[in-house]
Amino acid sequence: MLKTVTTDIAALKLLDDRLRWLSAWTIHHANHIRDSADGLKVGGHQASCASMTAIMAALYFHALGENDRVAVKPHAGPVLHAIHYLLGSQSREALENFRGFGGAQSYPSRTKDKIPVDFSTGSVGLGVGVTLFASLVQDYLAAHGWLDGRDRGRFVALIGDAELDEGNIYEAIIEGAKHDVRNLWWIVDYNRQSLDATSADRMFERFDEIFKSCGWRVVELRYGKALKAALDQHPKLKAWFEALPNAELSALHYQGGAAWRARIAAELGKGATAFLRDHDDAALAALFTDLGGHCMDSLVEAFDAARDDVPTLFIAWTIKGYGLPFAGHKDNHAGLMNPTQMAALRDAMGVREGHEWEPLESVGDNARPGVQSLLDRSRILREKRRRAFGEIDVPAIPAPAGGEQSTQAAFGRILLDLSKAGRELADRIVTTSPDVTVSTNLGAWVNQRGLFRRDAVADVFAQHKIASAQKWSADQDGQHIELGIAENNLFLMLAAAGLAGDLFETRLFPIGTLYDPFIARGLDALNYACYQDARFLLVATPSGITLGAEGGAHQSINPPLIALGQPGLRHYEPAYADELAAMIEHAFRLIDDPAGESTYLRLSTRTITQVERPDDSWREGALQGGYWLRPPAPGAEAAIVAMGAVMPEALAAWGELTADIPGLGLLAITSPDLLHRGWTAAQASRWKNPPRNGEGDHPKDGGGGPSHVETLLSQLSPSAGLVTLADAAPASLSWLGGVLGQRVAPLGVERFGQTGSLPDLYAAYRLDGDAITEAVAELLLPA
Ligand SMILES: Cc1ncc(C[n+]2csc(CCOP(=O)(O)OP(=O)(O)O)c2C)c(N)n1
Ligand SMILES: [Mg+2]
Repeated sequence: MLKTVTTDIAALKLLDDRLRWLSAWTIHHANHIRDSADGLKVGGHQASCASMTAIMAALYFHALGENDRVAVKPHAGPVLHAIHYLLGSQSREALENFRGFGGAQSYPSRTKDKIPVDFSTGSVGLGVGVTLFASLVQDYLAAHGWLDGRDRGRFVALIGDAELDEGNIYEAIIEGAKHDVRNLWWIVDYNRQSLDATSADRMFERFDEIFKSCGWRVVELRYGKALKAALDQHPKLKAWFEALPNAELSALHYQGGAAWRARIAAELGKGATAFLRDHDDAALAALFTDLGGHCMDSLVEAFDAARDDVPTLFIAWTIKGYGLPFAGHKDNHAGLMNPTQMAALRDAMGVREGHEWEPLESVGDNARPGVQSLLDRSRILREKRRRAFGEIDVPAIPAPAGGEQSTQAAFGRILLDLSKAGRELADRIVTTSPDVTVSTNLGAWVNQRGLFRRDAVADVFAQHKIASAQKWSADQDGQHIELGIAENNLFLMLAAAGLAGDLFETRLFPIGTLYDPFIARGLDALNYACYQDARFLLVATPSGITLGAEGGAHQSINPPLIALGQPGLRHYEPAYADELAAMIEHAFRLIDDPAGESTYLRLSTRTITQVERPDDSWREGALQGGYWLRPPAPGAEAAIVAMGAVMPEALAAWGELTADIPGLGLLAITSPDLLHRGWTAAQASRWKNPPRNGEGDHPKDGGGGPSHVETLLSQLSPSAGLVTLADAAPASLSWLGGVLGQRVAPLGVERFGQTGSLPDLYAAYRLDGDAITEAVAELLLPA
């Protein structure tokens, strides 16, 4: 149990007011005062902020410890900025530039905001889920001796009630229950409104049950102290109040005291006469808005009472737009106060005109010391945490031996060899997979390094001496985190583990494996991980229709296109084991480099004959996105351009055609993603005004010279024809024709796959030698 501190509630209430004012004013300033360059609405969510200023005041100025981390409800971002403004760690300039270029971000951003932001948020639900996996990572680090018990923190998610409809939250708590997660506070801003409307009634008890059945404590903060006392004296009024549907309740909050009076008089009659006589309209409005999430005493009490490590869901009843003129109105989500309303609020809150930005404006002299002492005492970080990089020596990773290999098998071998070599890098690797550990070739690694569990779990099959290739016991030292089949969880796990260097100052090397087509299942969570610059290695295997007999439901088509459009994630698609080893080594370096990024490897189960290499000259090109496997004659009129598992077809076709077409080249593509990036960056660097990168974006390469893809393709004639070949959407490579204006015949997969042998499938989908020959012939025919 942590010690609780006594806090000056009156001062906390003043800070609540300050947050409500400053968040509303920041949004107002951006929309109504700052010059507009484009005439477009800037936006912001005054109502969503006002809904949780009390919750956030109680948290940040009372409950949070220095090691606690918070995912803030995205549209309450301005409240977080106001908190740091009061603490002196956010500048007025950044607030004045809220939602402007380089200013305070609309939604809290770890990379772009200047204040410390523990988790970026924006896509609702994901910020909630990631806190659970971050807590699991904290336990992992502590178990492996990288985190002192004293450094352990709590993970807090501030949640909009409508956010609870996001399924990833339930996927997360189910997984969390299996791993016995702890140190979580999830606080629901239960204002019973979403973006479009008021939320569905009756769902709340169900949410309670769901959380409780996953081992959570549920704390409901329905009433503030005054409202509770009043309703306790009037059981009939209480029953009436509790039966009000969400929409009715919201409408009454919006309409105010007179409406409460009329409704109570009409529906409770004589029973409520005395109550109504004792309260004027203003008192009625104040009383019925005294919900738990706005009552500082209740909030402080509830937070103080939950200081053990049991995961806790707080359901704090609130009013959306509390204290603002559109409080409770169903259309208030993106609603903005107009200048007249803002002036009225300013007067009501005791803010002098011209003093709107003063941090403690409206706090009287007598109250200032109390408020100031809460600000001074707040234990939250004022500065961004150090990002731990460059700590681990990444050794050279040799290619597994063998003339016939698949990239997927080679991946398993490489990890096994790393584990056996036993260097620090191997100790920092943590692997994870959504129930496809064995089928993505992680089995040998897991046999060596074990599964991670806080409480040891024996391998029952091994105990009973039942033969199995897999050792499946788990304990504190294990390095594989096994997940249930939920790809959202995989990516949130990778996000959390990939931020270990940022959140806990210990860099981990997370490797996640899954089936390539199911990347799409967790795509937004993958994007979320990349958005906040989490670093990991994603190994998707097996890929494409090369998966043969597994059929269309398991064959992936578009992931290379996904990767082409995904910032922060580098796609590599090796054909050979030596390429894969170089890529894995490079991916580890990118994880531990401030200017690095995450890597996605698209692998295959197809065993292919490895190529003889005269030297290592292929290596640099392979890491840059492509190299000439069979160099063309200078100015050649044609080339085969192939990626990944279909390289044998490309090589065979090259062998057959080269007699008739001397100088024909074979270009091995290892990353369309990198080639495309290099191409656009090289163009931009040749312009007079290259685009500005926002901080947190990856610096673009370039520097005035031609890009790698331009250099490769310029070895051909400007009018050359390219036959591109990929076990993926042909658009992955067809764009290569645009680089120097060469003609392209794109071969690839555009229809859903089918079951079949490789010869059958390659013929049906035109990935075979005949298709390549025909395409080359057509390109070479005189126009
Ligand atoms: C995944 C995703 N879908 C949609 C949105 C757009 N959106 C932002 S806030 C919101 C409603 C949120 O309501 P609630 O969670 O109750 O928050 P409140 O503003 O009421 O506090 C929606 C639909 C989003 N940000 N993310
Ligand atoms: Mg809501």
